[in-house]
Amino acid sequence: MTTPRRSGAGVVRYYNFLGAGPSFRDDVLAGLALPQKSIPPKYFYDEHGSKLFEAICELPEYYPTRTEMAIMERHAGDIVRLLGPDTQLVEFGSGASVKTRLMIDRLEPSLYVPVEIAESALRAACGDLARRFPWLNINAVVADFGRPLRLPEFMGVPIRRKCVYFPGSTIGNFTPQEAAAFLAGVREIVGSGGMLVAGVDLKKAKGVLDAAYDDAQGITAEFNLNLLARINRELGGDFQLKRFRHKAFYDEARGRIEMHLESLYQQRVHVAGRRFEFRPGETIHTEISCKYTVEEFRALAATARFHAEAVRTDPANLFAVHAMMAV
Ligand code: AVI
Repeated sequence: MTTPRRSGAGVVRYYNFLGAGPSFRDDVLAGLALPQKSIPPKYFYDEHGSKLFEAICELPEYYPTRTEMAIMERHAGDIVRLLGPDTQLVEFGSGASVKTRLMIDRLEPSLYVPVEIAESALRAACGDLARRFPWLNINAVVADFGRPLRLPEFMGVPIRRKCVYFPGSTIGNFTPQEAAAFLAGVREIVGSGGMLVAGVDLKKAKGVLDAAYDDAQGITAEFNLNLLARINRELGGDFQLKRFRHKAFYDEARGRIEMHLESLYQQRVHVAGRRFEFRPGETIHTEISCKYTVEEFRALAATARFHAEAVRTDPANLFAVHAMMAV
């Protein structure tokens, strides 16, 4: 698609929709007080955690990133044809990832709306995209997309259709109930006739999944344990990282990876002046990563009134990119 837009100058605007919600401190203190201690996975991504996640994406065992990329390299053109011109492209959990660039390059959206909780990462990504695509209009939104979110109607550019792009199988980090509520929110954003393009990791052999989340180099372990280092640094915690271990496994019955931090000893830890006891073997649950067959994801999306337009997978059937329309 070649349009005059390519030669025009784009505008970058920033919006902050981070409402007053629970803070890192609130979530950690509440999570450590639960019978099954738990901390939401969104807190993995401090500066070091984000770098470790980038390293995970390069690991031989962690197939999702390169597999989704290969699917998009091959099929972004036909997905984009379903969207048509004058599309407003909303991306949740955006990074300056190559997948995003591919979508923008093929689609030439009239407006790109990245939504991201980490403002510094968002600004860096938008700066990079504005350099690569000087014609691109960007309305960047700082917000936590794990909470209900309403986006304003952005004016000043032609918009025939809205599309939410949610790559990376990040939807798997929600429970199916949370994912259904999230998709209902997406349906509100795109409206009838709007589209969802989602990257979703497929169910597969337990051995492949166990290795993907417990790699031989120990990078995923470092990523998980970095949460404790972040608590020590930001919340005055005294976790001794050597006294915990990374534990990740695929629960076949529930179709999901579970990640935990397991206490190796009976121990006492302090965070923000509060005391928490750990038994040997007791865990902090830090993440789930749900896997869906194509049919399961279609059924989930149907609860939010999305119906399947197209699905593209890789030859080994590891990963799926779904294109769906809101009815
Ligand atoms: C961001 N998210 C989709 C990753 C996943 O695969 O669930 C996070 C991750 N955790 C451990 N490795 C990767």
